[in-house]
Amino acid sequence: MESVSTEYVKPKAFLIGVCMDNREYEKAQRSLEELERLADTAEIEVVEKFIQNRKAIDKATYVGKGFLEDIKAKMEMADVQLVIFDNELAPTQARNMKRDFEIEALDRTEIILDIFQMHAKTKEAKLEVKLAELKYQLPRLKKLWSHLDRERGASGSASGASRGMGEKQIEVDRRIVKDEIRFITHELERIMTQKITQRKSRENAKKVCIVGYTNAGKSSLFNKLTGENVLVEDKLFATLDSTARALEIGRGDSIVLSDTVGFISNLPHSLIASFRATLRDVMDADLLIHLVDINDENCEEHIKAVKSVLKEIEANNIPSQIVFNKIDLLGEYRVKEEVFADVYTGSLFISAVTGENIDLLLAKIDEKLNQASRLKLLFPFEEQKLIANLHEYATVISKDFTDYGVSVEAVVNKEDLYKIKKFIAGSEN
Ligand SMILES: Nc1nc2c(ncn2[C@@H]2O[C@H](COP(=O)(O)OP(=O)(O)OP(=O)(O)O)[C@@H](O)[C@H]2O)c(=O)[nH]1
Ligand SMILES: [Mg+2]
Repeated sequence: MESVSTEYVKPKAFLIGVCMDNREYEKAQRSLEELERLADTAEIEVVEKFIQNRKAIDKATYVGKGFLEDIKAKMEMADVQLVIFDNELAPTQARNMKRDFEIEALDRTEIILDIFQMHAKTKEAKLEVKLAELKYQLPRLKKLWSHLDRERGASGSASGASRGMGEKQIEVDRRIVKDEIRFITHELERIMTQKITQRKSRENAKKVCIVGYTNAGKSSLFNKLTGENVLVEDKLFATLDSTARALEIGRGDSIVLSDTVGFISNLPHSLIASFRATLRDVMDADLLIHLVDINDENCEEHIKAVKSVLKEIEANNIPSQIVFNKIDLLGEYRVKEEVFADVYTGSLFISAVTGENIDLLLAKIDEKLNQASRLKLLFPFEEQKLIANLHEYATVISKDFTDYGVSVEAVVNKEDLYKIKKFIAGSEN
């Protein structure tokens, strides 16, 4: 008897990047590597990557006809079912490739949307993904991954309407799509109003939000600071929903810390716009912790990409603190820390896994929120009582007994400064 394997076979794909300026070749290469990680997260096997040099984009088929014929032959040889473009394709371009070359073409945005759909858990996130998908025009989303259809069907999510369509090409009535967009937008507004009401009850607490490129370690840091157990994965876009928890810092002040969706380069505008409810925590924050994976060789580009998304959601004027993470992996490259400390003045270097320098981060949060000052203090030995009481109004970072007295580094609230003023030996701000 023939046995039917239930094991999921990953679709195979070629990745294609286009380079229009030779000076940008390396950038195109790095972007394609990131696309490979995205494809991997979307459970697609990448067989080969191609970069095509072109002077201009072909309106009809994005890349040239000769190139596509060549790709089609290679696809047949390697048993590859689809190609994924690193750039956003116009719907007609994907259609023409299918019609004229029998090439199934997806683009970066579709892969991101697919990952989002796999990872969205709360009603809010699911609605947001659905909204983004509709805006991107549902008809051009190809349901190639039957296992995803199964998973989605089983989870019974709010976006069930799009499920189980398999590979059927659907003629979508634009009016229906528009109605659905209107309905979801309304639903999201309702959720947002609810959230605002909930938020009012904790209005006094300052809000701190961890932002950063996807996979920077935001959820790991959130867990470390709150003792929570938010999903941490070495995958892109593990987190799609924002989670907030109260946390005590400094001298018993309560803050609300939130973990949120990661950013990535070339995020389509429609996607950012659809995630307004989730990004609300970012927009409402008193302080942003901008977390960066220091080991990623593209981390400086990531910083720029994050800043550009922050600008897009008008959160670029919120005070922020750059924090480099994963220093435990630096090994002998710890010199990178010194280099970055010079370039990004005032930045911190931590490990969310080992907990190294987390105390400095907490003190920094306290300092930034309370307009406090980080000071170097030198107390004569006879001021034991003052030193012992210091904890009541300052966060002590270090304490050393020297030949000249007790040297203390502490973050002190502006209004308490007068108590220790005469012992100030130096300040960082
Ligand atoms: N060695 C080391 N690994 C870390 C550290 N922080 C996070 N990681 C790892 O980095 C990966 C991503 O961590 P997450 O916390 O899920 O990252 P994230 O920023 O929340 O990612 P998204 O939600 O996908 O945007 C996981 O494999 C973590 O274990 C760190 O300080 N040191
Ligand atoms: Mg996360």
